[in-house]
Amino acid sequence: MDIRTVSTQPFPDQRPGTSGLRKKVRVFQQPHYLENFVQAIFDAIPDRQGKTLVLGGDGRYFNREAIQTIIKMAVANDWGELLIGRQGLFSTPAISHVIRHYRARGGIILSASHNPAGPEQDFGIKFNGENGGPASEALTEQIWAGSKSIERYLIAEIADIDLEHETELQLGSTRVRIIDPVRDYADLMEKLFDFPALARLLQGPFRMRFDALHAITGPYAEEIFEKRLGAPAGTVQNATPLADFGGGHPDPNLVYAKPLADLLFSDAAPDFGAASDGDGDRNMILGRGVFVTPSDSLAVLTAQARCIPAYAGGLHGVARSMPTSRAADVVAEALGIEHFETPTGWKFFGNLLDAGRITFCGEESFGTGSDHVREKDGLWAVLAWLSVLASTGLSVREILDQHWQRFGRHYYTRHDYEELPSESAEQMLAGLHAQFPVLPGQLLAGREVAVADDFSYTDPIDGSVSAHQGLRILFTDGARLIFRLSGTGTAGATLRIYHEAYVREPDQLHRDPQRFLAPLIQLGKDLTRLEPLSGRKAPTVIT
Ligand code: G16
Repeated sequence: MDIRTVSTQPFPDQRPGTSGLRKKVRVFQQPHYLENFVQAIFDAIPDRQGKTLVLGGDGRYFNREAIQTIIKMAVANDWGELLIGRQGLFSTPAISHVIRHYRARGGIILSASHNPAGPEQDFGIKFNGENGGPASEALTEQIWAGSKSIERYLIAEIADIDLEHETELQLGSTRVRIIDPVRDYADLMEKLFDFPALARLLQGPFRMRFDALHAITGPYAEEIFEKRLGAPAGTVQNATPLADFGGGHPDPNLVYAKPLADLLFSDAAPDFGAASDGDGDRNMILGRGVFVTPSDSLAVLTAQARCIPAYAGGLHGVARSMPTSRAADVVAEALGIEHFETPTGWKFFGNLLDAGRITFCGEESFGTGSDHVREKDGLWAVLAWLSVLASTGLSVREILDQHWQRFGRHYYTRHDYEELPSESAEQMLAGLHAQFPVLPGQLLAGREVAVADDFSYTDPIDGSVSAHQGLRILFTDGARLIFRLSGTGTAGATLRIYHEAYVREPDQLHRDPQRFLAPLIQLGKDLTRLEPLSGRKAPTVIT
């Protein structure tokens, strides 16, 4: 077999964001663009020779072409074995599990997560390490550095391989195995959860609807809910993964999963509704007439962990990303377990999970997970909620009400201003930051400012420091106002403003969050001079 060394030049825009490199498909289709980044990944793994690499993606447009290129490059770069999901598919949590299960050196995930797919839309690539989790900050920096000085890449001169069937073949010194992308993951879920109890729930009068949004979780959800747990056919909707996700935006929130949300708020509502995203790591939880914020979801699951066999013995600790509400902290304190606040990005949970300091973790961006893998896991969260419902016999609304009565409620909303010109977004944050020295002690929107800072995180395990992770205004009554730019967008800048207020009074627990938080929402706009600087009157997305 011929191995070709191709001369190339660096692209200046290959710095990975919050979760790998995400760009428009057209950018990835430029000659050498994908190859450069893949070679930069391989060069950053000098011990790869003879080791196993897992490969798969969420099936979006360009997935198949990219996989064929990566196979040829992996063969040329001395990988010992490639484990590839049939048809080039794997959900993100499934690939995390497969890396761990087969003791692989790592995996390449092809996905732009919840971003839309298609020739004019988004594609992405990221590397996960041998713990199954996203590359650390240090490795990410190394990959980026490599991409800036790259001069050549290696590729084997071989034909495309057939990914349609489970099979094994030898390409030079690399063994290639095409495996079922669902089975190992579904087996793991069966070990963690009490499937007989869940089957009794789903085969009884209880009704649920899971919306796979024509993305990767369809086959996983059908296997788990309909085949293994015996839920009625049709429980999983939009189950066939499509290269353009059916033209939709596979982000499980009230805006992009609107048909599901409308159903749950209608007279015909089932007891439980859930959705996942493009690559299967996010989740949205709904009850009849009620939406569970991701921050509350983490707190509820932490409080109710005894309902799930794998966690009935207790949790080591819990972590949340900084912009996620502090609801889980309150539960952790009541349970007497550790809690941690990390920057946005699942990679920051990795060390805490590996060190056994935390069992559960979650983010406001619809991510919830545990130490069973090193990615957030949409279907895991759905099974965890079903376990709570099966074990307590309560409805989602009753679970939430009881939770707030016991722990208080963290009202929470995130407002996104998408596709802002990068300069005006930077200007807003710089202008805000300049006010920080004089804010403490001031009364703003009826609340006293305790702290105004730029969040910096020191990893408790390896001591590494990640600075500039978001601007925070913390109030003496526990309210918070947080500002940061998204690290996952592909066009312009997305400003995210996170609003949170904490109440314990029983008569305050059932207000409309947008109204309850209105003074903080206005304050966030005023402090950033959002309207004068951007011309925007309202956010593009509210979650
Ligand atoms: C990724 C990361 C998450 C992060 C989210 C939003 O999720 O894995 O940790 O919370 O992006 O990040 P940002 O606010 O920077 O856009 P996913 O599901 O897109 O891979």
